[in-house]
Amino acid sequence: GFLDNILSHPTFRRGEVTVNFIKEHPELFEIKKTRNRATKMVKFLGDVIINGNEDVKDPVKKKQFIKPVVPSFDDTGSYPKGTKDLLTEYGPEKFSRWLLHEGKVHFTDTTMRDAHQSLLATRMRTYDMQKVAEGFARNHPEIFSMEIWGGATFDVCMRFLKENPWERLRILRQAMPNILMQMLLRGSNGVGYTAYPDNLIEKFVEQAWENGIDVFRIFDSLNWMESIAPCIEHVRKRTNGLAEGTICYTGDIMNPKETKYNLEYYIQLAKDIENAGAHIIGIKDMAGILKPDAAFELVSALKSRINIPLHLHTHDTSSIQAATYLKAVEAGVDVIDVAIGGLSGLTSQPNFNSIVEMLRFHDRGRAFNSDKLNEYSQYWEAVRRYYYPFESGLKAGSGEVYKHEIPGGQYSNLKPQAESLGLADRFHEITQMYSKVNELFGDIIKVTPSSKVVGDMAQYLVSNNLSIEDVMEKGEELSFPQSVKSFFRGDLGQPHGGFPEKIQKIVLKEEKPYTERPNAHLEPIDFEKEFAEFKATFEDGLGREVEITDFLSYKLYPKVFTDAYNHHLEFGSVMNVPTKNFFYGMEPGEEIIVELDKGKTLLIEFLSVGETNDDGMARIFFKVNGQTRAVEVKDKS
Ligand code: 3PY
Ligand code: ZN
Repeated sequence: GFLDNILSHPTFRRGEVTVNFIKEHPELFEIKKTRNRATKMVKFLGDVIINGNEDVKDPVKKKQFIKPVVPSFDDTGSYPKGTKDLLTEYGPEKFSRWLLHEGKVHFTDTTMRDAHQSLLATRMRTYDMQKVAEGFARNHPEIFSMEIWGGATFDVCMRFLKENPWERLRILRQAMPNILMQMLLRGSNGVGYTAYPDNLIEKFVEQAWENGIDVFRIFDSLNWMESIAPCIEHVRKRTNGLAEGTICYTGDIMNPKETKYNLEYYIQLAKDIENAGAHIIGIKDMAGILKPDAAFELVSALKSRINIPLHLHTHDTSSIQAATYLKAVEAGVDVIDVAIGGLSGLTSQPNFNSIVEMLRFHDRGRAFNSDKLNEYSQYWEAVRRYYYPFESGLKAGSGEVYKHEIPGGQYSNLKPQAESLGLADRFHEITQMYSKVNELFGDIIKVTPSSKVVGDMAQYLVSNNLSIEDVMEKGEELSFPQSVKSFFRGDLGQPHGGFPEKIQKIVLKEEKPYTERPNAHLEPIDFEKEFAEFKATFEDGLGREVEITDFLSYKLYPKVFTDAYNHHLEFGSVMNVPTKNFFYGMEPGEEIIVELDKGKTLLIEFLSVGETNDDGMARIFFKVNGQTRAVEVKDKS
């Protein structure tokens, strides 16, 4: 170890060692640090070999994978100019005007955020994104933006992948300096499920911009302006990025019986968002129920009344959303959201590759190198195999989505959730109950976190064999899920048209609801004081300076952050472990290369597993950069 380094050092061997030898040769400590990290790395691999990755429930023995091929690209010279360069040159206001008058339709690629959130339970690792980020940005500089951050990815990144979401952001920024990077922000709920103090959200926005986000898609789960407007303000005040104030779409504006979420409702909301200072209006069709004709009406109406660009988002759960895009393009929508073929369709976004082809000779079509797009599709198709434990199992589009209106990401999660509650064979009862609960709650906007409230209630009723009538008749005796109580108290804000009073009373019992912004009840963060305390607690374990972004992760998810930190203490950074080995360990004789730092790589071969001793510790043998290394790992079987 350390001693070997000294003994083998040329200065030492020449017999020229003085008392200052170690001080003058800090590289000796570097070597020691590298060795420590190598040990932690093989300990991690050893643990997955012996105990499996705890996030993978029933791994398939001898599962076949295909090696993902990274599409080639020209990495010489500077990046071709893209939208990020234009934003830097123009600033947000002028950029917004440019976008409004540009003519051809633009594309946002959601592959690295919503697509895997909606298909693979948000599990996509930075490792697989990093491999294609630079090439994609160089091959496809025509793209409007890459949605790569926010929504559920922040939480899942730490909770299950043991990564630092800010590091992901910085890596992608560096790899894609020419293209706008976009995030999804849940208004006052940030990237969480509940309201946070305003100054925490403000700091979060500032840091998201500093670390690489350009486009902030801001929505509120009840379309409540009082949650959307402050966030737009944060973006305007703290960044030179684009505030995309967003309408969440529900119901059907073409339905003559629709009196609540009708065209006038959306026009008014869009006007409010424009007046709040947004640079772009987002239309977020989270469940994928914006039908083609409705899209034409909505986009046409907004185009004639709003003076900023429109950006449309949908999910292809019904499998007809390509038609919606065609109609929206014809009505003048400025940007549409798509996912690369291999990660598109069903609860994800419509297929990028095919939508480009659909519009190839259309007036508003945009030319992309489609052969390259297809290579990326093949890449993601191969990568996707590694994530098979997180596939939702959905095989076909569903017309039921118009009845239950469940958002794409939630729909694909609900199935495994139902299974884990032992309700697999009652899945359709749950989706039907979801719709009844929505009626009971007064027909609300359903998107994270309000969608979780409706989902929790539906599961609660089905698993306890309760009906809506039961709730109305003997609700006083029932104890409802926390999220439901919290919703009726006012913690998610105020729904359009207010809460239905009877059910609100049944849920809250003696408790009094409130109607102010939930943030109004929250103490602002004392950054100076709390960050200092945070630093003192966590400064030893990260192997680097503690940053304000770590503190933000902690404030948003204290327990999740602390668990990830402890994982890091034990195993070091596992971000660069190849995905196959991260989830499934290694085969005897398998050799992998893992990058510890830029330029510092380990060649790791898994040799064999020795005996488990009386304390339940298994010995596992590796070869690391040519030297045999044994680690002990607790055998949890
Ligand atoms: C999120 O909030 O994570 C969503 O994707 C909502 O659609
Ligand atoms: Zn979405």
